[in-house]
Amino acid sequence: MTARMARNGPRNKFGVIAGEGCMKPIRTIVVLTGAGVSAESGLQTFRAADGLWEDHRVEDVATPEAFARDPALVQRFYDMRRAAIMAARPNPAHAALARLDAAWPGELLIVTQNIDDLHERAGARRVLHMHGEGLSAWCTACDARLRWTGTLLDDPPCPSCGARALRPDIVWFGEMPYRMDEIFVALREADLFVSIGTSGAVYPAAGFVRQARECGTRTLELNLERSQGSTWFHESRLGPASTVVPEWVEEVLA
Ligand code: BJW
Repeated sequence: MTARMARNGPRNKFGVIAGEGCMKPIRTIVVLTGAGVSAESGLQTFRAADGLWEDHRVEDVATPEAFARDPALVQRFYDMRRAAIMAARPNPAHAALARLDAAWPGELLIVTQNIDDLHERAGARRVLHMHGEGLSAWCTACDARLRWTGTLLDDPPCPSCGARALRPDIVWFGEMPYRMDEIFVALREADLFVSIGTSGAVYPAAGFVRQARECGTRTLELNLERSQGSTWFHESRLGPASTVVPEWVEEVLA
């Protein structure tokens, strides 16, 4: 069940816990989300015992080398993921973050490692997909990115240039995550960094908390269990995202 960690420290006028002994007002928030935020929407996480890669070794499906070696295996895996994304519905954690996005008067950036579109379907607008998007295809011939809801297994031609060079628009291991410059600027300027539903196993996202700390930013983790980088956070609140995220958002907007 939910184990709640101590919540010490003074609160600013937004109801956000301030840094140790200081009352720096929170204006700029960066939220990082991972697979745990979508777990209660029925989308499997990666590193649970029954995780996504149980039947697939990660190096067989989530690297450019794997795609070059066996494109059909990788396309089948992402066809399956695309179907799962379309069947899923946003949960109360996505809804709460959308409410925060709509109501927060300061700067906000929701950086998600997830390839699903549940933040957007819940109504969030300030969302950045650093590991790509499941419902997007990337033409490696003309560089077009296209909304894609069907299969890629039959190697269809690119609607823009006709080449048969479409791949999932996903950041695989060894590839550069998207829009890192924007993320680093946002992290530098943040007053509060909140990490939600991620194990802290995959870089560069796993290093964001340390970057935030180096800039004197307050840090909070909301997760089912302690993440690998948990000791870097000022505070950890443990529990299912559908409970701890709405509670935190209510506090921030109070
Ligand atoms: C709940 C919950 C509930 C469950 N409520 N919580 C050696 C050392 C350091 C780094 C490297 C290294 N060797 C290689 C690297 C780099 C490599 C890397 O990190 N490898 C690690 C395995 C060590 N990284 C890369 O290659 C990245 N690129 C890169 O580094 O470029 C160079 C660069 C240099 C400088 C600056 C910037 C870049 C690319 C990484 C691409 C990751 N891609 C994947 C797959 C593609 C997307 C897809 O198919 O969906 O992205 S991997 C996979 O892991 C996916 C996820 O986005 C990512 C993170 O997983 P996440 O979200 O944390 O999921 P889980 O399952 O791990 O955790 C879920 C959590 O939720 C758990 O804690 C649960 O408890 C919790 N939870 N239910 C709340 N109800």
